[in-house]
Amino acid sequence: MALKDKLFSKIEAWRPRIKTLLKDHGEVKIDEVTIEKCIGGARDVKSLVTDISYLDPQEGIRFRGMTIPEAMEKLPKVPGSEMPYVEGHFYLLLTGEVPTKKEVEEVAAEFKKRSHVPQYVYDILRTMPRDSHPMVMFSTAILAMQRESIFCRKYTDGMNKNDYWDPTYEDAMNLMAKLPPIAAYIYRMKYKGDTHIAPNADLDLGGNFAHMMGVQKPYDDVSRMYFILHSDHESGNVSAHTGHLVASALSDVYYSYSAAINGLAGPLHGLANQEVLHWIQNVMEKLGGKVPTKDELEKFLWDTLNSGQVIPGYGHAVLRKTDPRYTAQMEFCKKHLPDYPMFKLVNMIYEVAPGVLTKQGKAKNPWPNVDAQSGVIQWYYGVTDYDFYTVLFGVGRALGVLSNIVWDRGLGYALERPKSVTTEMLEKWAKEGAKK
Ligand code: HAX
Repeated sequence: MALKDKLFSKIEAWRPRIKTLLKDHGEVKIDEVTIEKCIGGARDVKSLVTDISYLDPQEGIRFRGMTIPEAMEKLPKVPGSEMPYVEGHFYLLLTGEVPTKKEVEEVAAEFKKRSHVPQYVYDILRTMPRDSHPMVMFSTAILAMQRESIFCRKYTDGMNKNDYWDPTYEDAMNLMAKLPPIAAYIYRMKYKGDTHIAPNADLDLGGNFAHMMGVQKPYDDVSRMYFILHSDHESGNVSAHTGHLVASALSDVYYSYSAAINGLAGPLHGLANQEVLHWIQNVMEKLGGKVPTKDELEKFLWDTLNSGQVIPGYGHAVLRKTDPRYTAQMEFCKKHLPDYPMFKLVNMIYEVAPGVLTKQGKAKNPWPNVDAQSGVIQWYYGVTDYDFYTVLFGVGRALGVLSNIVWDRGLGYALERPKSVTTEMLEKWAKEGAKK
């Protein structure tokens, strides 16, 4: 069964569950909101639903119930490669099922059919100042394509609510297929003398991305691994939540994912991967290019904290252990670049930073997140322009955000509209001991 048919059968089977929950159990309490949560960014407040992935604070992410090692093992592999097809992971996120090889090939063929990027997108990118951040270019390119939205056209023509998921799926597939060539174009325009490499129709999404970037094997596997690891982290993180929020107004995926990219570009979120490299480079520069000793590193970590800055790549709003996405990349490094000095330095930071953060006593989670390890791999394979790293995250994150938006439309999830209160109200309730 083709992906779209399978998806529709799943959505149809799921719809009554949501109806029953709302109709028969809508009053059941699942959480409470305290003043701390109200001021503190709604941390941990259970107010979003997704079945695409779940983040356990101790264990880390599960994609459709599967841990990272399980997904990596079960998803069909690209022939001759260590890593699975990104297309297969997208199938898993959308349907909850591991695809067969034939099903993966169908998705790969669909992406190829849809991957042509309109010339006006490149024209717009070319008119932008060349020193614009690549995330600004990426977001602009996505937004510029809004005129292609099938959802928008069908909505304007008049469409039944039950059918929203269908053009949203079409838009999601079209956008997903175009993100790798756009990302590679930005990279080569900005950092490779504006020379470009045509796509190779024989390659899968990850392989083709590496080819268009102009980076040799095993960068194809690096790309597959990156896109899969960064794909989804349930719905409350800034990029996923922004995508969901904007889409809840029935804005199409171009509006929604461009907005999600803008959230991902924040240094407390996806941009942390470039910040990690920036921090490492600073440390090495200050020592005349040499790798620091543990004592020197500890001093740099304290200097960072004492100057009121965060240690990038460490801490997390939900996780309370080492991020399994960090571990997966560390395993890759151990296999492919065990003696690389920067990898050794990243390992040394892993030995020292949690102790320093624990001693400082502020961060609830002193362990590394995905961003602590990702830049070093890029650097090793020659992608040293670290302001590009968040774009790579953005290509991967689309797999999860777009899957979620398709399901949001399939299940008719509501316009998101939490309630604000004033400081005065909080003070009144604080005095009274509870909201009366
Ligand atoms: N370095 C220094 N201080 C840190 C810290 C870190 N790595 N992590 C947390 N803290 C501080 C917070 O700034 C906060 O300080 P204040 O009380 O002065 O405001 C305090 O510890 C409590 O924070 P928390 O509850 O542990 O963490 P939050 O949920 O508020 O924030 C962050 C989570 C990820 C934003 C935070 O850990 C951080 O700033 N980390 C560094 C940036 C980073 O790596 N971001 C990427 C996260 C993963 C991700 O989304 N990738 O895309």
